[in-house]
Amino acid sequence: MKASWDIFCTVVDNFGDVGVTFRLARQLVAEHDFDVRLWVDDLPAFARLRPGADPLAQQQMCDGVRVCHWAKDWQPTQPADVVVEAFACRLPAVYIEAMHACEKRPLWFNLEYLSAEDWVPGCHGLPSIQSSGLRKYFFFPGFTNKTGGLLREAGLIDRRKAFQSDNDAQRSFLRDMGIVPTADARLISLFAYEHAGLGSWLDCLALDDRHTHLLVPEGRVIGDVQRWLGVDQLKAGDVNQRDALTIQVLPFVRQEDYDQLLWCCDFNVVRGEDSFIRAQWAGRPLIWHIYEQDDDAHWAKLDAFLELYQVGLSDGAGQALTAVWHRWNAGQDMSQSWNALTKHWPEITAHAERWCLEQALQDDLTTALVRFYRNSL
Ligand code: TRH
Repeated sequence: MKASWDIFCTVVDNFGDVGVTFRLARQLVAEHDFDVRLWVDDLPAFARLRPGADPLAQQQMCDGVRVCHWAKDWQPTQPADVVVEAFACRLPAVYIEAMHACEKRPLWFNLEYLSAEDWVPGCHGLPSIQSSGLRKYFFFPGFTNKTGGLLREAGLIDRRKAFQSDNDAQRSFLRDMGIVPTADARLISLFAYEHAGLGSWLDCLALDDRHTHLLVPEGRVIGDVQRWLGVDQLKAGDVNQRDALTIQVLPFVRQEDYDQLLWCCDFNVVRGEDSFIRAQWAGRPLIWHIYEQDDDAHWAKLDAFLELYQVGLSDGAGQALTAVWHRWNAGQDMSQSWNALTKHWPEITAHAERWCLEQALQDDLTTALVRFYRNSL
């Protein structure tokens, strides 16, 4: 009989929590043939990521995953063989009691947020004994082989490379999304949070010698774009031009299409956790707009990643990249740092591909979780 997995996800904010857990669930089904239930407390957020999903259904099958509404009044259910509590969300007390009552206790993971900080390898895989007597294992995604790795579907890098070397496929994908850039245009995608200094970056792009076609999925940064353009209520499909800069607003698309969009672009601005990883798999240079934490803990995460990522870059390129990421995340004026970074364009482009291939040598997160499970049997 197939082993079963329950993945629990509370949507704290935005799309990252459900984006990561749905990706993991799909991979467990498609590549490891498990029965997977994904419990989500915010189905409308899920339905944005998965067009065609019903935001009101108590249960539905999506890409082989049984997606269940995690209602406040939890109905008793038989626990799965493996339980993944994503990002320290709290499992229903009744469910924990049911896990305790199982003849063969389920394997219980707390899947943590991504961080490159150096304390992570020491905590990855550690058990914590719960008051119920059950053990919960901390599972950390990460960038070294002492962590759980990163989510990466089988064959992803080969598919990405084939797509990037096929100009017709890229043109046709973009055309289907209503994007028709001029032949010489640099393509940049912008999926970010609010940014007080965004106008200074848009100024740089508008005044550049080279044409930029900027693709902006609908979302939190739109207000800043509107202010810079001096227009009201931008919506998907709108195209505005200012000097050398064309700005096009895109609808929110399914995860696979967002991947392809990242693959088409010469540079991507991404945020949170999941788009950040997908941009790395695109093999193109990026800015990470990290999710801001109240206690400023995100700065340590940002710098820890930069330290790893910069290895192999020249001092000049590394410093320029650091300055851009720091200024972006502080909401500061971007002009000087962006112009400095563009001088290193070929180097940061080659480096992004190298980084991607190096990261892809490691086992992906789903494979690592599955191996942990099999070793526990
Ligand atoms: O939406 P986010 O800002 O999510 C964040 C992070 O996960 C953060 O770590 C967490 O603490 C916070 O939420 C609560 O960014 P992220 O992680 O990139 O998630 C966006 C998801 O949306 C990702 O799976 C990619 C997907 N996406 C699409 O599917 N289609 C689209 O058109 C776009 C722009 C994104």
